[in-house]
Amino acid sequence: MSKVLIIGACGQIGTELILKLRSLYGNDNIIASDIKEGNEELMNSGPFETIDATDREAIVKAIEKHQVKEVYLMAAMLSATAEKYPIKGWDLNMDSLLIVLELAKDKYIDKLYWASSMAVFGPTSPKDSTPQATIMEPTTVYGISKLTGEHWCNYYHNRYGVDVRSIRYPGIISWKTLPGGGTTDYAVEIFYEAISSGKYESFLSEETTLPMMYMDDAIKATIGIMNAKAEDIKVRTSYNLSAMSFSPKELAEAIKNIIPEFEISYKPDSRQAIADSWTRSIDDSVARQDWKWQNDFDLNDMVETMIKSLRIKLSKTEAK
Ligand code: VAH
Repeated sequence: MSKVLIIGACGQIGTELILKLRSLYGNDNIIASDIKEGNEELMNSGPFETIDATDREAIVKAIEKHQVKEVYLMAAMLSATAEKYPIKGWDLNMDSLLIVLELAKDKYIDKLYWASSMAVFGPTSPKDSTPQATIMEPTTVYGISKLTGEHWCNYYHNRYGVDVRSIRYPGIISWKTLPGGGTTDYAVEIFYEAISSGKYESFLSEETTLPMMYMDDAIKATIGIMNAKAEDIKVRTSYNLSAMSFSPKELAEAIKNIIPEFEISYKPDSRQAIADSWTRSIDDSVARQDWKWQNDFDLNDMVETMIKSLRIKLSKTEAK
């Protein structure tokens, strides 16, 4: 088993990716790293290194110390935060990627995963069933950085033979770790409020339909693309991925099927413009064809699992 380093392990996806990889391949083979420590479960389950994703020397030191052969780069500044700090967002998202691409080129590691996003699509992209290859003119710093990164991945693969693989994540919904600074975060916050207060004020308007996915499917896809045969990975920019699309209104209706008294209101903020620039649904048939991707959770499966799991989590928090 090659040892794996996750950079950005304490984020929303990174936290659950670490735990899943450790359960599959053994705790000591999966090294977590982030600029700050993570939750108790992550920190107590295996090795951790404090690493700034833009610190090349720290990354090289961890690779050599643990004899790492695969890296997952999950660290990024997400859409809403990157609009507040454009240059910091660009620097983090780009510098971190170019460091690990160079390390792969120089054979420090054999295989690399890099998280892209549906944010690479913009207002001129087809809004429904957005194809794998289409017009891509993102209007957010996050989307610009992710689109640029995809082309760097493709360049390093074609020029240097780097085995880098990537997925364009939709909005990800999970209960273990809160998301940070995203435009799709409403779809996580709403569950906490539905359970704790019974009402939620959405920062996106009721008809804002966006591509979404339950965390377990995102983790399944991430590990699935990394375990696929190199010859099956025909797209070396990044793969479209999807499971469902819904609006805040549709999500609220699904929550009301379990919590009938739940009430939603709408007060769009600056994140509405970001969401309006994105697409409503994504065609991920190329991923389904190339490396046999398929999702397990639809909207009702996700809502049922989120409410059931969060009720347990929040009751334990209250008990403390
Ligand atoms: C965000 N959750 O909202 C992230 C994601 C496609 C959205 O990349 O910025």
